[in-house]
Amino acid sequence: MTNGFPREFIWGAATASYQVEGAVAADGRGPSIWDTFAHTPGRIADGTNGDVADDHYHRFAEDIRLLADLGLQAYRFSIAWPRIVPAGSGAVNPAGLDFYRQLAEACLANGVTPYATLYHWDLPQPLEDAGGWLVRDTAERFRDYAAITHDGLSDVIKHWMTLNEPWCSAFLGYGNGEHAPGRTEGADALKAVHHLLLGHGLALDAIRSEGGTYGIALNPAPIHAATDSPADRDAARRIDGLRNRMFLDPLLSGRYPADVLEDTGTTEWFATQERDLPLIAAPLDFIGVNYYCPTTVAAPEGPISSPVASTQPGSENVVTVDTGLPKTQMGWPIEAAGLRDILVTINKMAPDLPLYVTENGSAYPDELVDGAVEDDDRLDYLRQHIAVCEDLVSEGFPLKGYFAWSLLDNYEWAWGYSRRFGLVYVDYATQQRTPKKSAQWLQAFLG
Ligand code: IFM
Repeated sequence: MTNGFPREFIWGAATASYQVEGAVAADGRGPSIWDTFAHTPGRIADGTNGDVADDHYHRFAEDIRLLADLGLQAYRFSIAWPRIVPAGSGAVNPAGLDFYRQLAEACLANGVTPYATLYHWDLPQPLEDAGGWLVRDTAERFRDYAAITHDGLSDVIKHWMTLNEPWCSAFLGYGNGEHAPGRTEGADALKAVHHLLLGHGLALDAIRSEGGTYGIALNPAPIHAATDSPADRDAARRIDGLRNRMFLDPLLSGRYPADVLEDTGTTEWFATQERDLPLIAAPLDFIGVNYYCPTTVAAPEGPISSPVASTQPGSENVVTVDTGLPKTQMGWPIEAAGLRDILVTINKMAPDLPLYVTENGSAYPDELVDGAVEDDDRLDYLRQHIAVCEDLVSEGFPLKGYFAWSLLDNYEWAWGYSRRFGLVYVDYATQQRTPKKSAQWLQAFLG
């Protein structure tokens, strides 16, 4: 099979430390907020935790060979802060750095380029105990950890992302409490947004050097209004503000969206943080876009806000609408055109900035039957979204790569092991890996 992508387009697959590594007590790793959260009864749908996960900590060499065999040439993984600085600040754990050095070297030995994310949600627990992302100090500790990690590994890792999906860290972690640390802090979740972005800016400033590329992975999404009514359009403005503009505006334009600060009653607090904006808006080498689905919203029946745990502070009761699109097992509507929309939106804000799809994929209730997984739904999902990328690239759009989420079935956070996103099926009882039909399709497509 031939495809219309240029040779230099990067094809990869992604994972994240807590979702795949296991070995949570190995070689000096400290506890993270996800260890605490996953071990708290009632937090995880199937009552499981990441103690073992895919045992990637011990099986990374096999997994990287598998990735290379699929014809992929890049591996996006995340580095666990509590492996490098177990208490979040203070003593460095050389065994942690060593592990990621081995992992990066295994990539290079297989002709695979490592792309590392410094924070994919496993905050060291002692930092949460001291206030977590609601306090400025966490951003400064993140800078220190980023500098230590980059100093230790920049000879083998050239491509770096500071944060993965800070929207999730802030609004699932401190908004509705669905993710660790499980706090419901209303509009204070916006302070977490600021401290995460400040952490990004401080880290970038500390690690940027010649020969590397430096970016951030966000999860922006097109937000549609259910109808053209002024009330529904206002609902869409609100949710677009929280999901997209609250991140893209400060990163790309050095300001927070005034309407969002107003909706959430945080204008005064943000005015006291203005000095941080130049750092947050420092030039990036790329933005990574993690895209899964669009959201369609409508105005609530009653007044716009009510004091409940929510990912939508200030707009709590804006309603998400089912538009009848087919859905994945997550209940997420499938709309590949949304990938184009969000990439184009970012490109309009920063016309020359290289973009990568750093995650894209779907969960389905896969079954291993006679040694095979016939995941036609996932194959279709991939095909549709890759076709969007192909069109954009052929139009000269600065899209530089595509990373499938995920290389392996893994620990899907509050869903535990009940949601499979992998190109490769994992039998959690035996740790046996089986490439699914979608993986074989991708392999043939990359040919
Ligand atoms: O599994 C997650 C990943 O950790 C971050 N992006 C979305 C994926 C699917 O929910």
